[in-house]
Amino acid sequence: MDSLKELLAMKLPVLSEWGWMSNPASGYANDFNSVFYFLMWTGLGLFLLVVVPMVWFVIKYRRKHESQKALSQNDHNIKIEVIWTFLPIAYLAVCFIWGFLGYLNVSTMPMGAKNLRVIGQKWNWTVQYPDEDISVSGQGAVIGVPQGENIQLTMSSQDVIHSFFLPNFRIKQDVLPGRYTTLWFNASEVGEFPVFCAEYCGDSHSNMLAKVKVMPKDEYNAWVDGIKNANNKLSPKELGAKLYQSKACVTCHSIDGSARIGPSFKGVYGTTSELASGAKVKVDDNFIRDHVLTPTKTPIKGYPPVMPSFQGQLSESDINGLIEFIKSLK
Ligand code: HEC
Ligand SMILES: [Cu+2]
Repeated sequence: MDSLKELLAMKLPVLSEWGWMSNPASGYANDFNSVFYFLMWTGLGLFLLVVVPMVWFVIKYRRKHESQKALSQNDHNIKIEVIWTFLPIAYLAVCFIWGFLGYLNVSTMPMGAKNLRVIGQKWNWTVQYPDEDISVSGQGAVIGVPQGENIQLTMSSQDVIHSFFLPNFRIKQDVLPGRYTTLWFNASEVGEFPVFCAEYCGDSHSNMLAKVKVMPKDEYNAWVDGIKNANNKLSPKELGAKLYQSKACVTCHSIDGSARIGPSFKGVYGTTSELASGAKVKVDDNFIRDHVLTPTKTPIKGYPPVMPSFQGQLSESDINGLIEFIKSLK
């Protein structure tokens, strides 16, 4: 959880000159800013152009006493009407075409991009790297990416709707159950950038944090090797302790006996638990395994049945590790 605290303390890197927009850090983030500032400043200028003379005319040409009458009335002026119709059309066309080109760029996946798979789940992100055969997950997960490469994210959700939001990259996309959505970016700046869930998804939504770490290519390769080695060297119990954090069991299960959303893991191994059906079960290897893969089959009495299934997310050795870890918490 230290990484989470660190993340919560992490400030969004903001532009120093204005102090209101986060630093642009992707290939098209600057295009976004240009369109935004264009719309804002021209919008402000046009607003003043209309409102200032309007207020001034109202004051200057108001009727000063009751008998005052207009000396002449103009009702048509073709020239002025043509101007005030076509100038705004030209302006709106510029706004539309500029914005639409940017939209096309973001929503068209580039050819040959490096593919990462993102899974949203209450309440953390898992990112799988098919090329490198690694994955990162958990609250505060560090998602390493190489600088200056096109990266495509193929995203889906394990449970409810989440939304993957990277403010510095100016991208955000809903992550849906039962359907893939995609995003792409090209990280131009080396550094660490926060990832938020931008779709309210339950209790710990605000803790659903991670960060993208952009590294030069060689540093990125070393980072990948580091993750591979770390996983090979762990004992089953150590692996279990790591998965307890990275698979976010920690959000719902404590290891010190205190109550969270689910029962504490402390001393649970070898005891008897009562199911919602009233049946009694012994918490042994097989029960833990089944409960992690299909939790809804054997819900424990007195708790909301909110535990997600980890089917397909844990290897055989991962499950062994988790069992050994729970067993060790006497
Ligand atoms: C979203 C919250 C949540 C997450 C995440 C979660 N669980 Fe659970 N878990 C629960 C709840 C709630 C229960 C009790 C109700 C039920 O059985 O569904 C439970 C029950 C259990 C039990 C049975 C405990 C007993 O008293 O017999 C085990 C074992 C378990 N979880 C293991 C895990 C493991 C291992 C992970 C991580 C890989 C995990 N859980 C992740 C919520 C969660
Ligand atoms: Cu979410």
